Amino acid sequence: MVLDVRHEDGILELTLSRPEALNAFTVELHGELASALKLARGPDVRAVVLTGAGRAFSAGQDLEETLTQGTTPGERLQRFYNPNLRALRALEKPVVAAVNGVAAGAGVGLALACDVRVASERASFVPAFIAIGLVPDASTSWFATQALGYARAFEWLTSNRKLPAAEALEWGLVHEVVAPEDTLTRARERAAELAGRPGSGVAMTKRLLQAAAEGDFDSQLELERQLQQAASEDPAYAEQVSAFLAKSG
Ligand code: T3D
Repeated sequence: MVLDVRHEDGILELTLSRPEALNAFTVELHGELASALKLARGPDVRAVVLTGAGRAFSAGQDLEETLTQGTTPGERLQRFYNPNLRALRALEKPVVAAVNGVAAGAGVGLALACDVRVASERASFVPAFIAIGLVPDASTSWFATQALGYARAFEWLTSNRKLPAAEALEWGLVHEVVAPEDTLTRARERAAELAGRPGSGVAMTKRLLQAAAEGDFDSQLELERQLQQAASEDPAYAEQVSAFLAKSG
């Protein structure tokens, strides 16, 4: 097994577990992540935490396997990376990345595809693609542009500069930077907070914000209307409003 899966109190915790290769992605790791993301769709999972074992989050594509696996980068993206990234983004649960160490190449994309990033003071983000003559993939070009804007994303992704956690926080690429020993605990706390929100509000907010990045104003208003209607039909809505009125009355 190269992905540790732990399920406790509604939180599914996934640990990329190839520390000897800085949790670089192999076909085996993609396969186990795909299975875990299916498990995450179940009703007993309310939030997901994603982290790496050892000193790295993930060094992206396993470059040794690249030489032996007999597929091209385009094929690997189509068969392994992109389905998992789509599944992660479509997951109707919040995903919190505990970025415990370096994230490089597709490891950056994976971290950015999560909804919240708690980074260790020791974490860093390395584009890596450009150093080996590739382009940003695994959703990196999408999320980096969204988070940073074109100018900063272009400069960073073409420079291969290692971005330390503190600067990633200044840039808005991560939500919080904490001591190394607190990274996973803080990510678990954030996941638990999100998991404890009533109804499907978090899931639907995720969907709305994703749509906002892609759609036009009128479509967004319509989607807000539809999801608000659906959210208000969950019993949690009536319960929370009654609880509020009982407190204030
Ligand atoms: O082709 C496709 O499938 C398309 C998709 C591409 C997506 C991508 O991710 S492309 C980018 C691939 N990733 C990289 O190019 C990153 C390569 N690694 C690094 O640049 C550095 O290792 C790091 C900046 C991540 C960390 O540097 P450092 O100095 O902290 O560690 P290190 O000494 O370089 O690495 C430690 C070990 O991990 C080392 O093995 P050893 O010598 O101890 O046995 C190293 O070979 C191994 N390792 C690191 N990255 C990878 C890796 N092994 C396989 N694949 C890796 N990507």
